[in-house]
Amino acid sequence: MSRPEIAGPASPADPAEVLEQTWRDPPGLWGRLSAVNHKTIAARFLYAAFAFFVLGGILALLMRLQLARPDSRLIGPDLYNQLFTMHGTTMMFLFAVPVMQAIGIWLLPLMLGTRTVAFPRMNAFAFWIFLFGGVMLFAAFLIGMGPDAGWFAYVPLANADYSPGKRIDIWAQMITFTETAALMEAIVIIVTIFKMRAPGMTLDRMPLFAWAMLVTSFIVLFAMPAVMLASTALITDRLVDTHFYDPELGGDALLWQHLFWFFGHPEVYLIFIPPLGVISAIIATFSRRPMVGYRAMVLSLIATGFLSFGLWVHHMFATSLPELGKTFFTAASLMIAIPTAVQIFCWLATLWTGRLVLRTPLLFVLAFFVILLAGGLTGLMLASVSLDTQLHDTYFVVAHLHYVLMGGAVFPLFGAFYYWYPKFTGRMMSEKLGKWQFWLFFTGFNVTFFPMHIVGLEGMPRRVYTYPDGMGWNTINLGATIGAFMIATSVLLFIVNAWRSRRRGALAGADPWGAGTLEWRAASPPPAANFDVLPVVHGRYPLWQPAALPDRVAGIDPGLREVLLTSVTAAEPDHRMLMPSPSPWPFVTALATTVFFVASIFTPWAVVWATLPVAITATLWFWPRRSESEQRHQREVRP
Ligand code: HEM
Ligand SMILES: [Cu+2]
Repeated sequence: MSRPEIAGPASPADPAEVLEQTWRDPPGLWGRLSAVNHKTIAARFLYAAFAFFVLGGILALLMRLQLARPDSRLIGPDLYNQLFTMHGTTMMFLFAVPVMQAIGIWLLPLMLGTRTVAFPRMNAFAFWIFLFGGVMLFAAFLIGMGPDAGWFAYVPLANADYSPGKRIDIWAQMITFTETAALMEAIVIIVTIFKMRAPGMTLDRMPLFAWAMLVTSFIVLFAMPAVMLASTALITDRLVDTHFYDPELGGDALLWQHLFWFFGHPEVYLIFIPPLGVISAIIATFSRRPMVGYRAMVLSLIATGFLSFGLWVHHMFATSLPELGKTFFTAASLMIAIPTAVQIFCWLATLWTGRLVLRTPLLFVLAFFVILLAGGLTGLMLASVSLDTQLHDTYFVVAHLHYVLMGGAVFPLFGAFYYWYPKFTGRMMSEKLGKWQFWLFFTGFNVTFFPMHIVGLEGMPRRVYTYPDGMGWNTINLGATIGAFMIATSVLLFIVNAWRSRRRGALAGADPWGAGTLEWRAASPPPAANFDVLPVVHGRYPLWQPAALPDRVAGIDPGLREVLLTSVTAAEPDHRMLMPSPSPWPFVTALATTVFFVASIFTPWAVVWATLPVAITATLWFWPRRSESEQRHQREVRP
């Protein structure tokens, strides 16, 4: 007996339906593990990074509970060390960079007018690597093997003499591991931006967010290898007795700091540059006008990227480096203020000449100005060697770094969530809850971190698990703890809002804010293929322009995973390319790679035998499949 055929598309000729069939991820568990659609992968990335943000936040709350009173015995030194190490590591490696990349992976194809990212399977692979690496770090923490030498893991503190056991080995190897994911995502983003923009989207018409992601990805490409190299040298020092960081045998302990901060300073800009793009998008939309000074913005983004590599020594002013060298790095640190100022002037000019619509996303952007300004000013203070020598390792620095990191990343990020949520889900978030969340966050943030400047100036050291009574630090610390719980409440409110609005929010439609960039042309939420017809671009804000001809790409087969590649600068059509189909092998290969990295922590010989499963799974990944070669053939015989 023959069963009726699985119901096909409503009308076989309906191209939207055909496209959906072609581009969607296969159903079922295996199908999910095989997913390569950029929105699916990016959504997982976003959820995972946000989960790590919440975990990192919980660690911070625990620290703040311990620090709420003097001489507290609540947590104790050993766990405290693990807490601040895991907090810094989580926020910097598992939240800040991945969350920005995830937003890029989700948005860029929509913004650039294409159907997917470059290398969709590598994109999936990178996500699994990131997830497994992060989970391993937390697993170690939960079984009492949490790393405890700080997120900066300075040697000799982190060497085998002072940190025996496996804690630092786990840290070092998982850093190398998760950062390979960041490197792969950088490559995916760069190639997507360079080769997959809609015809007509010359570099000069590319949205500023794409520029920001491009600059960020190049920073990742140059900065991450430094920390991967550093952590690999650290683990070989610890496990097989190399002597990279051992001065007694010709190594150099300061080498660690140079390698680490050559990554660590640009890292701050990795976190801070994508939000510059987010802010430009939000400001243009809510001022109802194109950004003022587009080219100046692009140039200052690039300049910031370059300069960020010239500043690492300002994290080492308290070491025994030559004074003349420190002077140069002071000058470079002051110079970075110039491109930032250019950007701020362009934003202010746009706001000034536009018609403002004060919605939640814009509130977060305005708060960013205030907070980043304060963080920048204390940064200028710390860039002076003499002041830094005084303030080094006090709570002043903790205040400064949270002003920069939270002002520079978390505030604009919330703005981004509110702004693109309707595109993501098809519904609006509640404005009322949004404004509550904003004010709670803004107040809580300043209550927590502003007084830390003062307690730092009064000499309270950072990275200590407690402090004595009678120093005059009690009130400020109690206040900071209360502030931290206000921040937590606000984040909770955000989660509630996002959760409820998925079902109950007002329907958004394609372009609820009246924005001008391409992602708002796609339906909300976008279908698997993003656009029913691929757009052709004639200006910087295509949706704000009178329709021009031609407005669509012709000749792409909806039945195949085909994309149009365009030339790097002029975005002229180059050729059509077939993209890879869903495959479970990136997932399986990621599992094998995890075995390789985790096993190597416990037995260095894993570096030899554990390559075998990686080699086998990767070979199966790249093994040609009949269905794919048939597709290729089908395309070639077509006129
Ligand atoms: C929920 C809000 C947050 C609170 C209450 C908080 C609190 C803290 C505390 C208490 C410390 C330890 C200070 C010490 O003992 O020296 C710390 C360190 C740190 N935090 Fe946060 N934090 C928060 C959010 C963030 C975010 C969003 C980031 C980055 C994106 C971040 C990055 C760091 C870093 C890099 C350190 C340095 C860790 C170290 O010295 O090893 N924090 N934070
Ligand atoms: Cu720095």
